[in-house]
Amino acid sequence: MRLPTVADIEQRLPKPEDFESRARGTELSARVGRLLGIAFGICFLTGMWSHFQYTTPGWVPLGPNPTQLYRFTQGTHILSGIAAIPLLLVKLWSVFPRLFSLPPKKLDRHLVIDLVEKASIGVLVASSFFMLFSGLLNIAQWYPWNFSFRRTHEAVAWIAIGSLIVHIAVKLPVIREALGAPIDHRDHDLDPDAPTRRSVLQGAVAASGLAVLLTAGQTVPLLRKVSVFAVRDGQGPQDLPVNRTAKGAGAATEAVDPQFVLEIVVGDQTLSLNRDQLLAMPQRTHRLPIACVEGWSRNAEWTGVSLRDVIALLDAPPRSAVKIRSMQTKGAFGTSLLPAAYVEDHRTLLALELNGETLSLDHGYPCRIIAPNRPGVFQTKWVKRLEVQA
Ligand SMILES: Nc1nc2c(c(=O)[nH]1)N[C@H]1C(S)=C(S)[C@@H](COP(=O)(O)O)O[C@H]1N2
Ligand SMILES: [Mo]
Repeated sequence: MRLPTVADIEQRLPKPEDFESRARGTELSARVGRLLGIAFGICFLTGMWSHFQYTTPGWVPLGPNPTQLYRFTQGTHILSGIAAIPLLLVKLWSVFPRLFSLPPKKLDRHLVIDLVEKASIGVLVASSFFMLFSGLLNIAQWYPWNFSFRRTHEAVAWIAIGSLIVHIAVKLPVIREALGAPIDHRDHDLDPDAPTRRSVLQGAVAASGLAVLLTAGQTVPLLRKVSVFAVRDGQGPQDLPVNRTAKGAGAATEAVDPQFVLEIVVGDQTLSLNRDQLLAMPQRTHRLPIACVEGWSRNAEWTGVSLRDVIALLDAPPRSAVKIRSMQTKGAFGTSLLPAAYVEDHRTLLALELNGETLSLDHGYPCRIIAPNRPGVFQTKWVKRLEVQA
């Protein structure tokens, strides 16, 4: 038996011309690509904003205003990512035959350019898939990996956006020509029953819109009933979804201990207050959202003491950040560091009540932090200790 030669293999591989669907073509690719580019751009910017909210770099003017900002940016981040999924699949379908265009045979400049272009597209496709699907799994709170989601999602985002910019720059002449031409101009000599490019484009837009509609209810209250795919549908004790239960965090026993005292530490001074003493202080009520990084969000009415009133009992120095420790014994997010800008805002509460009732166990009883414009993960529940970073 003779081994197949390169020529044999080449003959058996499909060629770009073998894919006959008339709907494929640069006219479609460029139009779907334009929408996909917009979705990626929005997703990238809102995603970077989320990383800023997470890491609070000094040069970003981050603070408690506007109250609903993170709710808006993160809701937009998740929805633009979801919108991008059907668009990416249609885009890949439309350019798929080009995968089979063989590189030039001669070892020269053209071969190098061809290979570099293919490699850059490979990086773009792989990183785009990684971004969209790791994001999707994160929304579903399913972590079948053991790397840090946040750091990896951020690092690969730079690769994705970088290779997207290279791709657009390289293809700009083709894109311009394709967008300038009518979408279905070459159709007359082909099968009249096959889908047209326009209908594929409309289908892609419809699929993308539907995906958004089916999830947007987790942050847009009016859509709650339609959004069957929303991870958090608004159900939960006291009219607010729960992200992690007290039991799940290993805080359930300590949280209901009648001997509970909150410890406030400034330098070498410590003050202990029980829940009744906290309730005896001036109470404030504010309407503030929980805005989860996974894209769900919900406003609620919180009542409790201003954090700044609590630390003022120990003459905490002005403009100090506060480390918040919870009773959590299992998993991440048991502590958070609240920057000074939030500590100084009187709306930042050590909440004792939610929607007019005593805070339920799963929402953070005996007390929790609730600050305006903070990512949900830092709205620490089951608080037991406040350490002023003097
Ligand atoms: N101690 C502690 N606090 C926590 C969490 C946690 O895991 N542990 N989860 C956070 C996350 S991710 C969110 S979105 C909010 C949700 O608050 P809720 O469950 O009361 O709606 O709580 C935050 N507070
Ligand atoms: Mo969250």
